[in-house]
Amino acid sequence: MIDPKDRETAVVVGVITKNVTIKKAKTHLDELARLADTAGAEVIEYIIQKRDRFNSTSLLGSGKLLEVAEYVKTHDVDLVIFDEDLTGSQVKKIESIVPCKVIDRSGLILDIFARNAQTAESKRQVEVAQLEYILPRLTRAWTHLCRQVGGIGTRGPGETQLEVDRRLIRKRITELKKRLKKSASIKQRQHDRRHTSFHAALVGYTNVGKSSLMNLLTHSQIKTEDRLFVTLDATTRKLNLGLHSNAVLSDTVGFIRKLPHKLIESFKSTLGVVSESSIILHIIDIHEQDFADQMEVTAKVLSELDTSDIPRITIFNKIDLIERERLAMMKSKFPDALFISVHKKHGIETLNKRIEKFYSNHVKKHISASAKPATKGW
Ligand SMILES: Nc1nc2c(ncn2[C@@H]2O[C@H](COP(=O)(O)OP(=O)(O)OP(=O)(O)O)[C@@H](O)[C@H]2O)c(=O)[nH]1
Ligand SMILES: [Mg+2]
Repeated sequence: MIDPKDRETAVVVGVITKNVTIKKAKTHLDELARLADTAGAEVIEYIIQKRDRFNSTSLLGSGKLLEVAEYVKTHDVDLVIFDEDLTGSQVKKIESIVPCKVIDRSGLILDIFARNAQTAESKRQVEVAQLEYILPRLTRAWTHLCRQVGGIGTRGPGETQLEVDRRLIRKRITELKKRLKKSASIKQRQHDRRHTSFHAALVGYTNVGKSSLMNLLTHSQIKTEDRLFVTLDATTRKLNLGLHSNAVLSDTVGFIRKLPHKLIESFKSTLGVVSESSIILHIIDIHEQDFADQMEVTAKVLSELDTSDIPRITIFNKIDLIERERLAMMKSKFPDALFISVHKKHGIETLNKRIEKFYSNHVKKHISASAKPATKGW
């Protein structure tokens, strides 16, 4: 937890073009403010500009940028956070007018991941994503990276500081990827050995209650909190589905709108538990007004993970937080979904039954596959 007196003061900025309403933009900035809070900054103002198109040099129009600069000066702001991704030259341009640090949504998400990474593997995954994020944004303003990574004598003949920095970053990325590949192939071998076991994976937007449900179903004590990206590493535990069952359940990292693509790329080995699962449990927070967009974000990431033939159960959690009428409406809108409350333990029995049904189908499939006569080799 960050000491309140060390918290930075921040302003969040959204630029919206034609098809986005102000209400939607505010919801996006609410989420950005929650991300900022997780990273240790207190957001004191939202600034939104509606434009026909983004300004390529500074994203915002020049008048609006001066307005932001004025606000930063009068309110002693430490940090301006943009909801859109910024290029290196846009950051430079904005920082030449606004007298404080400027970051974008991806940079903020990467910062949170870096703070929350616990295991050596997730630390490496985040570092790769951070370096790949920095690489195209390196400008001459970036100085003396080799002091940190390389040291004296690392500069090749005729190389500028910028070239040295780029080369060192690329080298570090290659090293980290090599190590990650090694741990991924160990995981793959472990998975091959137990591929007939039934593997369920909890998946969904961040903060929907995946770890809370994991704890309830497997009697575990994984950390849960009303914050974004509390879980970064996949945890797998035995799922009790009766005698002799070899079913397991995995909790995974949550997703978010505009999750930096590099982050998904580098978390692919952690997310391997999803692409290799027998069933995906897609958890949604029914209480979030933006839940439909959040479902879409999850569906999109799942399609990137090549999971189209894995069966899914759609599970709406936190029904204790909504009105009866709304629950009835949602049930008629999503007739195949399950509706639960982890806190009140509602709907858990039905969920267990649904999982058991998939489990017995899985067992039947594997028994009949192993009973088939082996094909002759000649
Ligand atoms: N009211 C209510 N709150 C819930 C319920 N289930 C979980 N929560 C709360 O929602 C918050 C997030 O829960 P987590 O289990 O940490 O969510 P997560 O999906 O694992 O989140 P990340 O790991 O950060 O992506 C916590 O404060 C939980 O106590 C529920 O059924 N009802
Ligand atoms: Mg979690």
